[in-house]
Amino acid sequence: MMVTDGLIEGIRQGRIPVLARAISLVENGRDGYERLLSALHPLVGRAHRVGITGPPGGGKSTLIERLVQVYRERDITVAVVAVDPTSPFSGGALLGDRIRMDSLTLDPGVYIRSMASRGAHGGLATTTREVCDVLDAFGFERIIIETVGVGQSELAIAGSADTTALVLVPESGDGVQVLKAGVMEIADLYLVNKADRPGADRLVQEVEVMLGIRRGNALRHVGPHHGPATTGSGKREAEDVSEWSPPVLTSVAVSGEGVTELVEAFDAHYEHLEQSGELERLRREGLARHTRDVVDRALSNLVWQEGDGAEILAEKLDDLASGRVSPYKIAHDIVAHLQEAPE
Ligand SMILES: Nc1nc2c(ncn2[C@@H]2O[C@H](COP(=O)(O)OP(=O)(O)O)[C@@H](O)[C@H]2O)c(=O)[nH]1
Ligand SMILES: [Mg+2]
Repeated sequence: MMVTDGLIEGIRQGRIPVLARAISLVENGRDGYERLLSALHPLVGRAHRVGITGPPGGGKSTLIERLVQVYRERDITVAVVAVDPTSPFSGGALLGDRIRMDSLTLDPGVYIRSMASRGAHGGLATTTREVCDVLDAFGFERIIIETVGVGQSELAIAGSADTTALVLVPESGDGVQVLKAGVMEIADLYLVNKADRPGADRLVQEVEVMLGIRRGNALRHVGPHHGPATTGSGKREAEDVSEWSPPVLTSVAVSGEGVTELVEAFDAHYEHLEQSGELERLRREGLARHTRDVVDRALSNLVWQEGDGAEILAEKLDDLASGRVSPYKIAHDIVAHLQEAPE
């Protein structure tokens, strides 16, 4: 209890060592972490969260290093959360990123944290969100979430940010394949990195064509409203605010080329979210989803950690294995037992 009180106070005061301890507490789901998150909740919601996803080796970490530099030149504080759902606790791949970005960590306006999946406590997406909430409460103005790949869990994590960027590279030849994997639905902007390599222009065109096709389909459902643009430009501009066309940008992360434009595109998207009312909708949806996730986690703990679920299952395991009883019967018994339990 006292521990959590100290953490809350330390975070309000902006103390970095306290922040590190608070994040560890949340990441490991140790005693009091939900109390801490609950107390910090009124401070959450000020940061612009940007998810950056794309195939490994695409240059995301290099790019983020540059992004951080641009933000710092503008005196904007920034936290980076690097998430690797594929690696276990002491995740190797991201460790390299962390060391490379170490020069930045001497600056108190920058905070970099790596996260990997760890089985037991809740899902990685839920925990990532909670770590971002702590950083948000602490006062970081931008939170960049890097995910290593384009699998379902990475997409869920990156897609829960306010703005999601997909990084593609010409050489991998997987550009269009990646687009087919459902990323189209979540990306707010596309970045063709390694534009110094051959094939970058062609990839930009490919992506634009795919986006054009999607936009074409979308318009077909709208019907004949989009007639001749009537009077003044006022109405057109009002329409433009609620429509976001994902831009396709290029960059050379190793030289920093295109990074300023990327920062500006992030800002433009955030402004669009705010002005169209989309931000409020996103945040409401995110809070509802998170609440459901927290309930799922609590129920799971109730059954498997605090309750008798594991015991009941162990008792029936022989019957289950020999076919005398089904998984459904045992699951039913476990849930029924939970409902009977006092309190
Ligand atoms: N030629 C070229 N190489 C790049 C560029 N951006 C990153 N790289 C290199 O690509 C490799 C992978 O970069 P990294 O940032 O670790 O990719 P990540 O796995 O997406 O985080 C590194 O060797 C980078 O130096 C770029 O724009 N052009
Ligand atoms: Mg990386």
